[in-house]
Amino acid sequence: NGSARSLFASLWKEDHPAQQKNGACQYRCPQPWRGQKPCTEFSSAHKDQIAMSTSTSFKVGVVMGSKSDLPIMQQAVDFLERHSIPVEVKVVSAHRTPDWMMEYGKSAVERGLTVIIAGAGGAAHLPGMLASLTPLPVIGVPIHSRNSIDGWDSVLSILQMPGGVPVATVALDGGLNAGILAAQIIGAQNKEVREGIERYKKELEEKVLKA
Ligand code: RP5
Repeated sequence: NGSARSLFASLWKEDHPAQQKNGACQYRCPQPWRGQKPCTEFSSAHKDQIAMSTSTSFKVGVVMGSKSDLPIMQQAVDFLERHSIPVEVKVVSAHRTPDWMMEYGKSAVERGLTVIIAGAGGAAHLPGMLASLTPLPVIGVPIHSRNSIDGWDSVLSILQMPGGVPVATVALDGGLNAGILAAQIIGAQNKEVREGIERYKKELEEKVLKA
């Protein structure tokens, strides 16, 4: 099947530039090519799978203004890890480590991040500042921290971004939803992650019906 071969070759060029060097595809293809099989075995089915599932390399950056935010942010980390999504967790403070925040935001793409989840409380500038520094989607988690008056300060600092610099803001202390949303963004391009979300939704439904 010569035409499938040449179509595959062109898809491979687009999706696997780095892997062409050693002549073997390291792409984690869906069944039956999952793993490290070289791309000498392929079919039009494989080609379709590759076209649909272009994103196998992803990582979520989870950052927070203080270690005291961790109990909330851990909910996102737990959800992502349960769905086999790599996570990088860091404390980055917009006000107390501004240089580190700039470096983190500017280098996010080259460090392989796909989505950033940023949590902060009170005058919560971290998510918005990161959104200004990176083209990646930023999900903001307002935290009812000890320096927050009643949570509204955290919510509004993250939510009320100027036009052009969005932050996808979840509910106060909504670490879990931030993790789910990040997984859904990745799942739009990755079948395995998407199927994991589908199973999670099914579990939610079953819990409600059983109650
Ligand atoms: C914010 O101030 C942090 O994100 C945290 O929510 C809050 C309190 O920080 P700590 O005083 O606990 O370090 O910048």
